[in-house]
Amino acid sequence: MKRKGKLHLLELGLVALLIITSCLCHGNTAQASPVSSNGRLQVKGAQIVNKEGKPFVIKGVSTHGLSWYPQYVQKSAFQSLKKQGVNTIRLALYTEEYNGYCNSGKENQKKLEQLIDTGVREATSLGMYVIIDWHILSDGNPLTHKKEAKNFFKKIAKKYNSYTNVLYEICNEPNGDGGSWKNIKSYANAVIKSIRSVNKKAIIIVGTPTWSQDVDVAAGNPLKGSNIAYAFHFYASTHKDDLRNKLEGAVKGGLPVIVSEFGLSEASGNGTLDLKEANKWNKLLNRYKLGRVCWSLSNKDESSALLKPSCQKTGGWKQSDFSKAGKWLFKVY
Ligand code: IDC
Repeated sequence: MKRKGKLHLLELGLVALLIITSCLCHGNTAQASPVSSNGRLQVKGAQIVNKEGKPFVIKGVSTHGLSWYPQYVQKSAFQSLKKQGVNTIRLALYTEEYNGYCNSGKENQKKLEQLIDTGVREATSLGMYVIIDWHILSDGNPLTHKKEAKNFFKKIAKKYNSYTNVLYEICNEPNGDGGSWKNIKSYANAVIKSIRSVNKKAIIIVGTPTWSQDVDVAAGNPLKGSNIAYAFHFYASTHKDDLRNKLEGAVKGGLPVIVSEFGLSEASGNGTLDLKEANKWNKLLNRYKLGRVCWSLSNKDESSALLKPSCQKTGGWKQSDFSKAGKWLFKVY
């Protein structure tokens, strides 16, 4: 009797082991995703970390303007990007340019909000992170649309309060005299207050002066509060060593930075690509485990676009569908 009992226990143990291994394997293949493995991202010192406090590197792709290229905001596009190593989608909601959120009327606002909702839901179903980007550009002073921004962010922060994968970028690229750090701070304090009144934890990315290049200025006088990161943007064909030094100085000084937009082209979004400079940038970003998001997911006939102008597909892309920029990006991701 005794021997039989022992055998029984051994058998039970084996079955349990089999079940556990099968669950684990399944988890690692069919179900593991960036979000299921890393959970809610947080800011810890100068680093973006996962739920366990380990560094997490955002590898993102930004849409072009949502009003220009809505066709890429859907599952098959995001799924194809995920297969290329992309873990984050940035949804670029222009405030003023071409059917922008702030100057195109209520109907269009609704349409844009629906598009954002589709983007957030599809990214979530794939276990990807998603950045909702309030894309100021020609309106260089973020205070210009402060009221709209406060309402917008309060509304969506409430809507996505239970989502652990949504990040808020509150002013893409302040620029010009109105885009001073003083104005950005005043804007950011108001918008952050709106977001935090409904959502305590999501990471909020704040743009910096001179098209989100002056992270040194932000580092000298940062905002108060937790889970706040600062935007740094570069275009490899225009921006070189002096900007790399600026970024490195700020990060070394302890500023949490996310490269929430970059391109390999000139700052115009077009012109020659500089892959040599892009490789230098990539090395620097890797050295400090900095998050980065590439501009842009479109087939526009401009060199920063990640798809060839001839590519009409909105997902399921092959290597031959990617532009020179796209090929470089997905190789390094
Ligand atoms: C550019 C697009 C271009 C579009 C233009 C609108 O590539 O097709 O016509 O915006 O003004 C940025 C901005 C981003 C720019 C991009 C390239 O955040 O909106 O996109 N860029 O110029 N900052 C630096 C470069």
